[in-house]
Amino acid sequence: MDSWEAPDVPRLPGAGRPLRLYDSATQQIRPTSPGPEARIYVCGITPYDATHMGHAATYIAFDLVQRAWLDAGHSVFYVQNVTDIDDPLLERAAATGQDWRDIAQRETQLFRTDMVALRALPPREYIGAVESIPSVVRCVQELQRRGCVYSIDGDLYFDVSSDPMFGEVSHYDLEEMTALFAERGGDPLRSGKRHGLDPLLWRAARPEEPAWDTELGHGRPGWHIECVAIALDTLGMAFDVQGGGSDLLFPHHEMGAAHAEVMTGEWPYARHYVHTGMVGLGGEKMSKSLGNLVFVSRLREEGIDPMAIRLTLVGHHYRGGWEWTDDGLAQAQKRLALWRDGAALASGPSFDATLERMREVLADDLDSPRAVAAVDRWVDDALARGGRDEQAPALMAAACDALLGVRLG
Ligand code: 5CA
Ligand code: ZN
Repeated sequence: MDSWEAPDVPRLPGAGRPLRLYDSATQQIRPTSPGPEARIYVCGITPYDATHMGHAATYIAFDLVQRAWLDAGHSVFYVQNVTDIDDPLLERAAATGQDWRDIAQRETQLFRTDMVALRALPPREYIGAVESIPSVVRCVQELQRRGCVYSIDGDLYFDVSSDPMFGEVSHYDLEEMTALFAERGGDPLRSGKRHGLDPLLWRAARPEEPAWDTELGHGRPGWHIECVAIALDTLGMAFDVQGGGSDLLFPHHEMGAAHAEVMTGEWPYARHYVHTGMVGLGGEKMSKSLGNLVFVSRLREEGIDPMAIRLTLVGHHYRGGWEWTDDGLAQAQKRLALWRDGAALASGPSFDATLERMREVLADDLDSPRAVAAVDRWVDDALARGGRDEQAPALMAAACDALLGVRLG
């Protein structure tokens, strides 16, 4: 699939620090240790509706990860999928009388324009589930060779007991896993399963459902194997970060690790599993199924500056869940105006220490609220007292652009 247009990222003097991130698997903040090229896979959208603030917050968090790596001198190999065939798309198609392919194409294109507006770095590989079917088939065949696949009426299941490390990513107990599995697309109660948690690798064709003819039969891919096939084709094992919202911790990322590790006989699938907190609205998780949504595209249509949206997002720590409010957006709009005033000054106090502070706090598990606070302090000082450093306002603008993705010019 086509990715989207890349924003430019100014180079800053000096270099950023090694990035440390909270890893769900080891349940601690650990240094990332990428090679010259950092490798990151971020789970993409299921394109049956427009991008809401929860999605945006998640993608912007992983954008900050990449900006920290770039600033520390790495190049980045970024991969993202699009789940362009799955139950929610078919349900939306049935409910609205549209073709599921048209919905997927339209919403994916809207997502691209939202990401461009928010200055999110584009993935180098942007890959749809449909186009990765041949690769999914090869993965399932490899799992079959290793004896960990069984069939119920043509539906192919992965035997979780074939993975001795199962549970390593989420650390949930059986009861929690079963509840989450049922809530998030799984079928723990289906009769004939060896283990209730065994996930679907391949779904045999049902009447009226799209299906593809493959060596696995007539059907369509399961969800977790889709991401594994795409990640292993592009990044290979032991890539640096597997990213997504906390609702993907289980089953999606647990199953992904299990599939990949059993399939390759190697460990680990990812070196860090990084999860963002859920953004809510009116006391509930913002979700397409609940319908309590604020869309990026809607705000853009209303004339809201995308940089104010981005500043609202980076004003919250990526791991703490938070509520989207009009007031939060209004505060970010005020802050953006002040930052622009600061950037437009002919001179100001030196920005060097503030830049180092931004790098320090961002390297510390991506503490963007503290980076924002550091910029606030410089701006307050510059506007109240001025300064003689003629480079400082431009350096401040470049730092906000490169590290936070907030362009002031
Ligand atoms: N296509 C799959 C991943 S392979 C999927 O989960 N798609 S999604 O459209 O439902 O979600 C896209 C991303 O947004 C996921 O990382 C998900 O965890 C994240 N997300 C969804 N709702 C929220 C929310 N309210 N707050 C923060 N992140 C969210
Ligand atoms: Zn995924």
